Amino acid sequence: MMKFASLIAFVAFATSSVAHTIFQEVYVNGVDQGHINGIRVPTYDGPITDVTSNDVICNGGINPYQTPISTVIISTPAGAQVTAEWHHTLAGADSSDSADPIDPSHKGPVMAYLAQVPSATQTTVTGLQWFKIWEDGLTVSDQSWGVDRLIANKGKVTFTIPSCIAAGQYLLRVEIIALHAASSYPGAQLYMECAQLAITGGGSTSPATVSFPGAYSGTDPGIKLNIYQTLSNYTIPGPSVFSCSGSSGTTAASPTSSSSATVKSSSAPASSSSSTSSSGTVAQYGQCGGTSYTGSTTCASPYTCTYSSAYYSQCL
Ligand SMILES: *[C@@H]1O[C@H](CO)[C@@H](O)[C@H](O)[C@H]1NC(C)=O
Ligand SMILES: [Cu+2]
Repeated sequence: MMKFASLIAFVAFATSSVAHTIFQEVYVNGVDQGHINGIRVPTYDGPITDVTSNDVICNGGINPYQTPISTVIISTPAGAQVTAEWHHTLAGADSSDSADPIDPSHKGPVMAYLAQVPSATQTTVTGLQWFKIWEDGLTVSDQSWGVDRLIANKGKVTFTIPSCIAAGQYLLRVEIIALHAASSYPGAQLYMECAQLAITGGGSTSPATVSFPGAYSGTDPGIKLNIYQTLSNYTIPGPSVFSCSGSSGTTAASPTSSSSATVKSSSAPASSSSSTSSSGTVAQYGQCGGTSYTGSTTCASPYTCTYSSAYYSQCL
């Protein structure tokens, strides 16, 4: 009996410690782009828990990429429906595995971000500017999570590439934040991989962006919380979702109108240095607010500082 009991304990432990997941397949308008094609998949399916680490960008740090990194770039029209498919291991779907696509304990939100890049196969992922294009958090009425819906849909989540963004190469970062151990920090488990896209068509809108790391904090209400209670709300971490019809982006100005924006110096004494941005005003489209922003919050006339997310306000 002892031996049996310890075997049970071992299995329970092993299940909780390896019940992880990897985003490993992309579909464009329903067309399968092939297993692991065009995705920087890691050698290990474990999570990132330090939200300040570079590992949260594309998960190539403590869980190194399978090498060589895919040279495939997935062609995706702006406005297309893109599906991201997750499974417990890189072996793909396994109906005999109760933790595929992810263990049901790993409740939390699912999100998708884009960052425009010079080349989708470039190895550097630091310093990129990301915008969120989709999120699925908590449905308060039945306390169901994005992860519950992902499991019900056999590991697949589907979202739309915004039709108004510029054509070009992008990294698509799809992320799950599992909250089963999130009552202290570090505790929330971040799972993410980046897929390599070439977006065609599109428009000329430049969404407001955030940085990774930087978009999340260990004290965010959506990162550090106890989910083992009835929640009346859940604040999905990161910026609000960019929408072509919404206010979280800016339409690129025409050359003639952008030249009319002038940076006026403030009425501060002449001795104040013009390089001290906090003493001046911010030109059209410049940043004027946000969690880690320390510069001037006054916009040059006639622009007003317009809230876009907790991380970014802009003179419009
Ligand atoms: C729910 O909303 C309240 C009030 O805005 C906020 O203080 C709290 O952090 C939110 N809870 C979660 C889990 O996001
Ligand atoms: Cu896990």
